[in-house]
Amino acid sequence: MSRLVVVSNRVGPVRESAKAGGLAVAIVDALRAQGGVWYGWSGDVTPEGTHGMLKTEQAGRISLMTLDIDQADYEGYYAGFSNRTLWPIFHYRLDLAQFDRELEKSYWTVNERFATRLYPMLQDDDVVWVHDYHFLALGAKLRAMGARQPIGFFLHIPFPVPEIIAALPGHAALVRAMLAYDVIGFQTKRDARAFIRYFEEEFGGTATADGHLTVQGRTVRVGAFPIGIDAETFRKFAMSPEAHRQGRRLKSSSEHRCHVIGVDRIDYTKGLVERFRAFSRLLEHYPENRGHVSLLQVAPASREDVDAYVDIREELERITGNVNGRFSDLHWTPIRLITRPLQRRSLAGLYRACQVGLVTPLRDGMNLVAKEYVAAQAEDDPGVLVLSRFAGAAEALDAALIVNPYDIDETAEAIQRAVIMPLDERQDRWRQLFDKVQTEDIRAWYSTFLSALGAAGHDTRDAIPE
Ligand code: GDG
Repeated sequence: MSRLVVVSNRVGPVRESAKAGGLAVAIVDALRAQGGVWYGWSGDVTPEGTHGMLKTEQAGRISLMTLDIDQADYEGYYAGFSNRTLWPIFHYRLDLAQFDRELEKSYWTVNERFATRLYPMLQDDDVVWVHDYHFLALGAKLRAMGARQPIGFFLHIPFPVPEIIAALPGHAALVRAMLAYDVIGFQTKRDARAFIRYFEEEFGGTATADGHLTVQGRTVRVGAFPIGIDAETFRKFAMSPEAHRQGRRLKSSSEHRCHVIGVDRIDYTKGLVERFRAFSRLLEHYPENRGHVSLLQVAPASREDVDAYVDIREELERITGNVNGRFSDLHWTPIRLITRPLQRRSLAGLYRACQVGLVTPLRDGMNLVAKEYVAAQAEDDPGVLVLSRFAGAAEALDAALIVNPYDIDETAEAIQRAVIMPLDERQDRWRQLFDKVQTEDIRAWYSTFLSALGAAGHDTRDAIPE
C-alpha cells in the first residue's frame, strides 16, 4: 500500500483527536490505516518561519511534520488572504472580503514555500491529499517542481457560483492552479457543479456526466465527497456518564422545559444573529412558549483578530441581553449563551438533552453539528433537527425541517413545529436522518476520496495549463 501524505493548514492533534473532533479524527484514521505523513503549519509564529527547522514527531505509524510561519506570513497568508479574502468570498460575503495584492502575494509565496519543503521528502509511490482553502495553489507548486505523484484536493468550505468567484482579483490564476490536482473533491454536488460551471464559462471547459472536467487538454476528476462524523463513537459519547451528568444538570436547572440547542464557532457564516432573532420571534408570536422553551447556544470564540468576528460576538451579547430583559421571569431565562468551549462528551450530552437542534448557517460547507445532533439522539424519544437549506448537510439530511435562515418568521415557525411535533413523526424523521449520518460517515468520506484518487487518470498531467 502506498504511503499517504496529508497536507493541511493545521496538523494534529493525534492522541487527543477524538476530543478535537471532525477533521482530525478522519485524518488520523486514514493515516493509521495506511501509515503516512501529516504535513502543515505547526501553529507557531517565529522569526525563522518557513525557513526554520522542520519539526518532526512520530505517533505510531504517523509522522507529523510541521513548519512555523513568521509574523508577516501570519498576517498575509493566514489572517489575511485565507481568512479575510477567501473565507468571506467562498461564503458569499463579498461585502466582508478584503482585496489586497500584498495579501495575495503572501498567500502564493507561503504555498510555494510549503511545497518547496515538502517536495524533497516525497517518495515516488506516495499519494498526496491536500486540504482546504489555505492551500489551493500548493499542488500547482509541487507539479512545477516535478512532482508526478497522484495529488488530490478536498475543499471543506463551499465553492461559490462563478459570478461570485469572478469578483476575486486574480481568480483566474488561483482557480486554474487547482487543475494541478488529479481529484478535486467538494462537500456537495452543488459545489462540484459550481466549480465545473466556472471552467465552462471562463475557459470553455467541458465535463462528462460522471465529473471528468477537461480544460485545455488537462482532465481532472471533480466530485462530491460529503464529509461525515464517526457516528458510533459520537453516539457512545452521548451515552457516557459525563454526557448523562451534563444532560441531568441542564434538565434539573429548568424542570419540564424544552430546550433548543445551537453549537457553532462564532462566525458570521453561522447565521447566529438571525437565529437569535428567530428565537425572539418565536416568543413574540407563540407566547405559550414563554416560561417554557429556552435556547442554549454554545459559541466558542474564533479568529478574534478579525474585526467582523468581534462585532458578531458583541451583537449576540446585545440581543441576548435584550431578549432576556424583555421575556425572563424569576424561574426562566430565554437565552443562555456560553462562549467557552466544552468537552465533546458534555456537548454530546447536551445535544441529547435538547428537544430541538438549531443549525441555521447562512452558508456552510457541510456542518458537522447537524450530524452530531442526530447521532446523539435517543431512539425512543428523539429531538428534531431544524436545518438551513444553505448548509451542505441539507443535501442528504432532507428529513430535517429545512429552513431559509434569512427568513426569520419561517425559522420561528419551524422551531414551533419542532417543539410540538408528535413522537411518531419525530421518530420517523430521525430514523431517516440517522440512516444517512451512519452511511455517509467519516470512513465513507476518506475511503471514497482515496479510492477516487487511486483510480484517477494521470495521462494529462503534462497538459496542466500555466
Ligand atoms: C469547516 C466547515 C465543515 C463546536 N463547539 C465546540 C466544539 N465544536 C465542534 C463541533 C463540530 C466542529 O466543532 C465544528 O464543525 P462544523 O462542521 O460545524 O464547522 P467548521 O468549524 O466551520 O468546519 C464546515 C467542516 O469544516 C468539516 O469539513 O463541515 O462546513 O466550515 O465537530 O462539535 N467542540 C468542542 N467544544 C465546543 O465548545 N469540543
